[in-house]
Amino acid sequence: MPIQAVKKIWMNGELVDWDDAKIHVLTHSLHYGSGVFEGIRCYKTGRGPAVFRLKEHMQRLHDSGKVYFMDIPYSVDELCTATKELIRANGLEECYIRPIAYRGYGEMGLNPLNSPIDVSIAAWPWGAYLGEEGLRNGIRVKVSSFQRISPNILPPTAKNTGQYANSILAKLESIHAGYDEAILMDYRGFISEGPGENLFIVKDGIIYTPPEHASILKGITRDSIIVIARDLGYEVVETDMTRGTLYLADEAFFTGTAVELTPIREIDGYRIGRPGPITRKIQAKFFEVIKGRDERYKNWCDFI
Ligand code: PPE
Repeated sequence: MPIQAVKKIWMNGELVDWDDAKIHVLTHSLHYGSGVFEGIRCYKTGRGPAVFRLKEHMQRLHDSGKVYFMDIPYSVDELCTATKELIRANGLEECYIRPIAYRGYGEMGLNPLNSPIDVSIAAWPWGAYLGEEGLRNGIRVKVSSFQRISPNILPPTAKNTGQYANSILAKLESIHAGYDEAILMDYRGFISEGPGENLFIVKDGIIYTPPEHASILKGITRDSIIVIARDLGYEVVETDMTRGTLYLADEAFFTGTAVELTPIREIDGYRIGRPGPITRKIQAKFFEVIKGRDERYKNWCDFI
């Protein structure tokens, strides 16, 4: 989806003009995928813009850095403050936020430890990740022939830039096969997640989602949806699932910061159908929550 340019980008502590936010071609991370990043959304609420679960995202950025021995030179609080400053400077009401900490220019070679750690945060207006139509009526997905990275290959729990080569291959395969998105299986053959989304299904009124050991990224939206669904009175079970379980699901949906809650209407030609009642109810509540309209979840909204 095209990036809509705004005025400023935060780079290493300063707000620089959008067109000047440049890096050297010998940046370590460009060659070796040695960066860690986040995706966060800010929504328009009755009390002005609010960033959804900002602190948790910045904490995960730090945690991802830790996996790669990157000591990010800005604290979680400093990154939160910088994000809000950036949103204000750009006059944004609703936006997607992309913080990244990366090994910069300095040395070449696989030992990253002598390259500097640069940090930047960008924000721009970003609509529905898989289209408005998909958000409303559901998307078509394909179980990928590419396996999701496993814990002893690249820790799926870290949001490292290089790890997304796996997601890109799965995404490309699904596009070339005429689908909107992919679902990857883990190294054991159980269902894991999408290239940039967590997965949920509904069967006989119960909600199921793959557990942490199924090589997923522990999504912050996934966590929010589990809490919201349980508060709505649904049973949510984290369990291993097979491909057959997916094909026989009553309802299915993806969750993630970018994708928000997007229903799935078909998997590998098996019809799931229009978004079902449980999907619609949780999606509606989720949109209320992120837009700051439910007092119960106000602590998830970081007002600018
Ligand atoms: N799994 C993966 C692999 C993933 O990348 C994401 C986020 C999720 C699950 C959901 O996590 P959370 O956002 O915390 O609920 N993917 C980000 C990047 C997407 C992109 O295309 O870039 C996102 O949604 O911002």
